[in-house]
Amino acid sequence: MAEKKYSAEDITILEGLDAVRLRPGMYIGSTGVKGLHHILWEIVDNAIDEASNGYADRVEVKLYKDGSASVEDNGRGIPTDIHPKTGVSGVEVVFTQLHAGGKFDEHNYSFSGGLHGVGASVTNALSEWLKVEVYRGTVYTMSFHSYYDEKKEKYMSGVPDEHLKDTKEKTEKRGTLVRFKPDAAVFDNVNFNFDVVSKRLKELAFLNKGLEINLVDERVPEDKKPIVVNYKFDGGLHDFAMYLNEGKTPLYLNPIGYKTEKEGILIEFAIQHTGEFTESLFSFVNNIPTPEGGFHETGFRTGLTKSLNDIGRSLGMLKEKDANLLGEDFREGLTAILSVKMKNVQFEGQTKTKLGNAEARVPVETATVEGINALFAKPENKPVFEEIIKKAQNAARVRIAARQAKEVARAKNSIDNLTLVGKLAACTGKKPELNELFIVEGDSAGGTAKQARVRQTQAILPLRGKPLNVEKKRIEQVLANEEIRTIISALGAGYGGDFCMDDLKYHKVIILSDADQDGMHIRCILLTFFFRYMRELINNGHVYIGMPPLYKVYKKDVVEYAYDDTELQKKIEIVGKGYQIQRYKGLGEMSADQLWETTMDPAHRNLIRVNIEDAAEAEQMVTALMGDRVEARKEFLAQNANFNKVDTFIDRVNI
Ligand code: TTJ
Repeated sequence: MAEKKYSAEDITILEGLDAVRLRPGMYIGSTGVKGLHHILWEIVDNAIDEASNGYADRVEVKLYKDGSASVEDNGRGIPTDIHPKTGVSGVEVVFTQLHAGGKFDEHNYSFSGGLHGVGASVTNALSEWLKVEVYRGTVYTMSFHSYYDEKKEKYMSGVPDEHLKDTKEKTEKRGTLVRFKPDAAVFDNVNFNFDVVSKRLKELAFLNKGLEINLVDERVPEDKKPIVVNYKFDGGLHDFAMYLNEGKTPLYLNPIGYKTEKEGILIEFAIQHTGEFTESLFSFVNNIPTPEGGFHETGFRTGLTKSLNDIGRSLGMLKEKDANLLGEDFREGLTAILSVKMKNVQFEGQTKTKLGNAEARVPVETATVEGINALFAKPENKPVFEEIIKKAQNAARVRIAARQAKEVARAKNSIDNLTLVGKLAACTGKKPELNELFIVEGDSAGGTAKQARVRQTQAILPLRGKPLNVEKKRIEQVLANEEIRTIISALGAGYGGDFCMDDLKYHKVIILSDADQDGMHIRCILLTFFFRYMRELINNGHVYIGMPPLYKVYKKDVVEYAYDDTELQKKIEIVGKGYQIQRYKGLGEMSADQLWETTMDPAHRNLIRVNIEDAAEAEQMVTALMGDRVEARKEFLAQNANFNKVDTFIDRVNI
């Protein structure tokens, strides 16, 4: 087809079927294999419609050697009487007027109109010939054909050979038979594909419970019998789900399903979960597959998620404190068929297979919730729902774990890129085994420590405020904390499962906090963090607690420091008469010289090496102290006034 612009104006100028032949793509999408089958579906749809309205229970499709195809139903037959507005028979209208499909029967549900709603006349327009027989006591016949008119120099499309004729031949049959031969002048290929046809007919049989659909392929060698397949599913969508789940392991023996009408929309679904992990939702609108989804699918998914969460709670499987499971959790391993029938459908999307009618969403959601609840109300289905919830909970666990792993990977990246300028005062030396990282409580003490340090081997990382309590948080929250990220970054060895001792930049990690309750808390939090996310660091003896003195005892040029009350007495004796005592309330009270001398100078300082030998026991201790039990923690802190006695809160500490 030449790429010519086609306007609304052109449509009005071109009359009836000639327009179809001139621009087949406009009506059937293409003149390829899809288009060829499309004109068959237009006819099949009419017969299926008659059946789904309850007037026919059998449809037969035949493929003939001459390239033609026929469709027959045992319904009421296309109206044979004269149509008042046009003055010709109903049959003639159906096959010669565009969009005539379903117009006769306003009272019934009539959702026909085929894939693009173009109707049987399009099939006629694109056929070399088309013949109709209507069985209504007697046999009515009518035929059409297309030909090139030499005089007019154009194709004449679907022209009636004569008006509908009552042959007066008596018949017991009821129904309609339409046979047509796709025009080779229109289609690239005029061979109907058996697999395509049989697959679609089978699908239609599933979608229309109890309807018998036969396919006869006569295109076989002379000596062979025609191929005959017969589809009839009394279970409808239930059988469809079973069929789709063949070869999979179902979670419960029988699919469950529901059918209702909401706001003029017929809604039907069936579901069955399997051991698979992917979701297979097959949705249909007026028997037409909608692989691109649309509003009906949205409503269905929402309804499913809502109702299944409610059921999970009413079964007590989801606790009050638990978050709702996500739709994707409930859909893991789900095979579902959703079939919706409604008027005035609007197809959208790349392949025009997405339902664009927004008004379908709420009724489908309501029907889904109602249906799932009705199914749950049946006692025999309780185990089914227990299985569904269980599977979804499992999916949620996997989902959360996977997301965490991703977050961790992402966070690690961002940590690697984190600029620590101004925070970490790194050391100049490049030998990790000699290097020390002081994590210092507070900016002011941090500043003092920066002045006091030996630049080559000592790095200072001041901690502003309290790093968060890692015990109570999930990894994402822990990593969102800047203090924690800074520590991870400074140490350079990763964390959690990725922690790598070989990358450790400092072999001594020294926590320096005040000898008061806040300081103890910070120390607790940091130790818990290391315990949780860098356990090897503790196990290998790299974590230390720096011990600032509590007292300074001095006289003229004699100075002694005491780290606890017992020591204070000794130091008083050493300094002798006329001594003075200064009690340090915090690190910030010391000068850089004093901090160096008492706490940072390797020759004089007191360090406690934190060594957790029994990890399990220690974890319990940490959990009790740092976990949810706020009361227990407060009590503990209140009772342990000597904050320098670390071994009272961490099991087995070697000094
Ligand atoms: C319409 O309302 C009055 C009773 O008949 C209704 C009707 O159109 N029925 C009907 C149409 N049954 N079968 C068809 C039909 C079947 C085939 C194979 C092809 C076409 C175009 C229509």
